[in-house]
Amino acid sequence: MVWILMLFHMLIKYVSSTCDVTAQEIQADSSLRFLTSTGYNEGSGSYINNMDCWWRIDSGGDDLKLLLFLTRDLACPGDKISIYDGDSSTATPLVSDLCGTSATPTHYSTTQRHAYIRLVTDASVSRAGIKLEFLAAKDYSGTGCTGSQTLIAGDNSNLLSSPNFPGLYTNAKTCRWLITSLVGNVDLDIVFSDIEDDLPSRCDYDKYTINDGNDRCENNVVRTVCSQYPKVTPFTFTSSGSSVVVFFVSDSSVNRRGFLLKYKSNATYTTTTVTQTTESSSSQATSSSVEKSNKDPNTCMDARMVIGIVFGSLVVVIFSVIVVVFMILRFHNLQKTIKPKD
Ligand SMILES: [Ca+2]
Ligand SMILES: [Ca+2]
Repeated sequence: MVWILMLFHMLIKYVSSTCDVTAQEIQADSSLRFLTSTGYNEGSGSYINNMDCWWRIDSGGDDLKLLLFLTRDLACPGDKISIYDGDSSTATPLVSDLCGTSATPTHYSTTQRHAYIRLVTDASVSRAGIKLEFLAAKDYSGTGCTGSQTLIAGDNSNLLSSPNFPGLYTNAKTCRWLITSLVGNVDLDIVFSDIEDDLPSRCDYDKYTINDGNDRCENNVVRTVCSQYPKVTPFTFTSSGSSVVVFFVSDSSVNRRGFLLKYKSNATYTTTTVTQTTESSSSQATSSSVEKSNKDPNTCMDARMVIGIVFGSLVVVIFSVIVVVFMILRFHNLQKTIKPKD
């Protein structure tokens, strides 16, 4: 009888085994972090059978929500994941008993500081598992969309986001932020971007630019981002002077999550060569079939252009003076020629 009870106990323990992960209570912050199911191996591994696994993510503050991106490869119908908008499985689910495979990450946002995730697998057939990326988020856009806003970069990192982050930004937004360091350069990192894109390198739906300097000019753009998550590669930039301009524009339809940037003062001045690059989609947009345009009319004159204009104007003036003098002399000579002799 004892052996039967022990066998039964072992069987129950085996069937309800929890997942073999290092941490189930997870603290989120403004960096994009991730967790995976055991054996995920960047999507090429496989999970174990009979797993009952949970994670609880805390944003770290009541004013912070969680932005989640789920990539999944789960065998249906026995293996499934649920995500709850709260700190336990009694909270409202953001998604319930989801299985199958997602080619691209699916995003979810909580309405409060916690997310509770539960992954259950059955006794047979395993696939790669799940990868869940997450960050703590709120709207750090300030007044940059109602008028140009100046932000002072300090020794510690501050955050700047698109309006309504981590929710969707709205149509027809034009936002501009000037980030200034009082003691040196500005260090700026792209943490996260999810912008409506279009054909590669065109960026004429929604976009944001990072400009090296006090103004937003065509010749000081160091980065233009118009790509959908997760196509943005990490980007870190140090301004050549004391300021950076971030400019965001959205068109009249299709909105996404926007962006989150991190900035701080770099007390040591450095010299940076400005090179213009574009981060854009590698595929055509499927969400917008209407040809749209959001031209950026802002251009700035650089020193060479100013010198060219001044020099050109000077040449025109000198040439005009020579022509006028020549005409006067000609007229004077003509008068002398036709003057009747006394
Ligand atoms: Ca299974
Ligand atoms: Ca749009």
